[in-house]
Amino acid sequence: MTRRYYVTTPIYYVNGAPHIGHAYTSVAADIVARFKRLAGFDVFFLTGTDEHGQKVEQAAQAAGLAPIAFADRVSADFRAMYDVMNVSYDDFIRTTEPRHIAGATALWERIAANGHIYLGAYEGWYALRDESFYNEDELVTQPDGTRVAPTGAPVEWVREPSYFFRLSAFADRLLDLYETRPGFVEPASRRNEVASFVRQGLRDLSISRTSFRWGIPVPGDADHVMYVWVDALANYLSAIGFPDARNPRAGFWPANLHLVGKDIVRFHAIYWPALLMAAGLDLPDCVFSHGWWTIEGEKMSKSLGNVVDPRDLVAEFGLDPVRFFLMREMPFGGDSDLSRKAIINRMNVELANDLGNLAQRTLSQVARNCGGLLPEQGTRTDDDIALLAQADLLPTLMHEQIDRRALTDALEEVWRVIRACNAYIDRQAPWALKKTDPDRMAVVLRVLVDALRGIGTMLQPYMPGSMDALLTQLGVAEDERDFASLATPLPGGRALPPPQGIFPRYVEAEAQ
Ligand code: MET
Repeated sequence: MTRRYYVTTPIYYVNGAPHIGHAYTSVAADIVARFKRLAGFDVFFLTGTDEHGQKVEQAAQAAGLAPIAFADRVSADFRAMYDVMNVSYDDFIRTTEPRHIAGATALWERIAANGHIYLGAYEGWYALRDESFYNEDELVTQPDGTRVAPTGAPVEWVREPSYFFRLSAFADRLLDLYETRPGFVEPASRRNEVASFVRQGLRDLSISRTSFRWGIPVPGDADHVMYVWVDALANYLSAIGFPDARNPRAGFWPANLHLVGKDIVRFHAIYWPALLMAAGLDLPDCVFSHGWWTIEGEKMSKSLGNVVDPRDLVAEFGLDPVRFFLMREMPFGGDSDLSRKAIINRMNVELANDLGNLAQRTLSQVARNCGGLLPEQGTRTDDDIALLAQADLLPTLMHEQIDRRALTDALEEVWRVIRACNAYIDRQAPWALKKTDPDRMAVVLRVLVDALRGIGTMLQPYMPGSMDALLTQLGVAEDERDFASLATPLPGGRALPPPQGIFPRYVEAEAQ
């Protein structure tokens, strides 16, 4: 039976345009999805847009549009960004779609039927910007005496009838979850934050609003719409057809991985498992939260005017260098800085020099000195065998790293092999063997082609377009590119297309 793998990104609010933070999470999820597909899993990769709530209603009004027309426009822009970033999602869910409304409604009904929802009145400090209520002791007093949310958002005292979810009843089960399944929230630093928040005690969660209309009606009480986080989290179920257990995708639950930014860990690591427990549903394997980018050393913000549209980076540097940079520069889970200098440096050193040159040197010698035909494997020396053994380990080593969500370390595994290949080619000097021992030269070049095939195959999830070009130049057919195919050697004698550089050096315009 094929193993299933279900990975999600958050569904993004449509009240802002797509920026590099969205692209980062989604490219990371894309790499996991592509990796698992190449490893033979049946993958479901879900993303989408979160379209309800007062903020969207207000943004639409400011744009002079009906909320749905506004949501259509921004949601389409997210998909356009994904096309540019080559994000291979299997489904894109919008919370305004009937299938989602049906799924969220069914989830609510199930939780209510289990006795975990009651009608009360809500009074509290509400931050519209965060769509979130805050406890008195969480507020921060500013120099001018006004109190704001810990995020800096203005708060107002709100009182309205509201349905409540008995979150407080789940504190012990949540603590037990973090304890017995430590992999549920990662990295560990986030797990500790979440656990200590829960240990301080949980209050019941207000999960409906009567103050605006742009939301999913509460079943049985149309005066209320669902609180946006209950609506939004339900997307992970509605996309697989919940509550229809016969939906072909139903078997993807529980999800393997919810990738999220660290700002929304609390919702995914506290509310979500509690809601699922309340509904009697299985819990996902892992909520993994990653860090944030600063831009040239500054926090990214609208007011600083330094919000980066990933499409501008792609226009300047090319898609795969940008995908590579995002995964290589930020230790996955940590924070990092995005700067032009760092992008150019990685492009020129790691892509153009380390990998691009290695491929170019190897393939141009095959073209020139082997008649453009893939050499036979021939008789291998210890040095050859050692290098290939290192390349052969890549699928296993990388799979372990991907399963630990160590997307940066997985790349480092490949670069170790690339550096070993560069040392090997210098040591073996096939260009010198051309005169002294052409048979040996052919074996050396074939060793390098085989190692490059391993490298190119394993890097496909990170840089799909460039690795397609590399594998084509190495004579690897389209149906020989999954990880299992690496076990079957390419037949010698294949005609290789003329080599072409894959990663050009980036030269600053001023410096030309
Ligand atoms: N809309 C939220 C955000 O963009 C994520 C919801 S994920 C269920 O932060």
